[in-house]
Amino acid sequence: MTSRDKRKILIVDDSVVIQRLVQARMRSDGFEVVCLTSAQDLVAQCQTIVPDVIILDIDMPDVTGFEACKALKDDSTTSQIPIIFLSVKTGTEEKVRGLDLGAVDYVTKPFDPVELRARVRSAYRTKYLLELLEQKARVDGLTGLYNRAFFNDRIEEELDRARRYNGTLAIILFDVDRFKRVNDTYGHSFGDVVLAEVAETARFHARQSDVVARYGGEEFVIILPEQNAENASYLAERIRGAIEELHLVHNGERVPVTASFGVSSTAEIGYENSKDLVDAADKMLYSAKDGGRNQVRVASKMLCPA
Ligand code: GH3
Ligand code: MG
Ligand code: MG
Repeated sequence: MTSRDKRKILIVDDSVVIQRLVQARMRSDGFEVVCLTSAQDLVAQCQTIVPDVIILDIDMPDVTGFEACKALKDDSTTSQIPIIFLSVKTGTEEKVRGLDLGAVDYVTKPFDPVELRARVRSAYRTKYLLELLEQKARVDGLTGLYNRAFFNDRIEEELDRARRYNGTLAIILFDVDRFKRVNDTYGHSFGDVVLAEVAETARFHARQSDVVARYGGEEFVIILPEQNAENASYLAERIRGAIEELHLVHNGERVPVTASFGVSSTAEIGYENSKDLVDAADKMLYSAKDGGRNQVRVASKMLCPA
């Protein structure tokens, strides 16, 4: 979680003149500014620097801004950092490409310093509010589902309850198939739309008492209190079919999307700890991937000896 007094901007631009110019303007706004002249190993650099906002040039000798943006968005440790492209390229095509790669904004050089400052503040504010919302409401900002932290708490509570009353509890773990390809082909912002639609599909088919959460990236988890693996597999199958039938369209072309599912329940795995339950579902999910994707696999006693 970013605290308000540690706001940090990273400028990646091979021109030292531009770096100085941006630096001077941003410092007066209370930002700490770090500069890099190349986008080489930018993901690793960002893991160390931990910037709140990145201002990224496009034309650079080693690695282009587009390539760097894509790498940042593909890594879960850096994917949430807002990126603003700052470029001499003024064409619509470049702007669209930049935004489709997941950047929040695009500013052309020569830039108006007042405007750039306003755009950086806006990107920072959005990031800050999303983080606050995620922490406070335990809601995932993109999909509106519960987030991972909420899932972690609820699975323990539900497991406790099942243990006490000698009841059952099942979970479904599912992961969008070949999702990297969707991002690569249609752009990151379309990928976001796909994730939101997939999330909505799961929420629509689940019961009110089920807990549907984003487990991370393109992976989701559902807790089904008082359900066995068989019931859970029916729900998983319904969601799988509904995702397959989603009508997602990009530039008039239908984009097929599928997901793979793993199911486990306390009847097979026991009540010992939630990790065993998640691991068992994860194993089944990977077996569904190995088996050709777009399918549901259920943990059985034979596969998971006590
Ligand atoms: P598999 O069928 O084996 O699951 O392949 P995959 O391509 O779905 O799996 P991989 O783990 O290689 O890629 C997952 C991709 O999901 C990489 C990452 O950029 C993307 N991703 C994660 N979170 C988000 C997000 O919030 N938005 C978008 N658009 N993409 C995301
Ligand atoms: Mg996937
Ligand atoms: Mg995945």
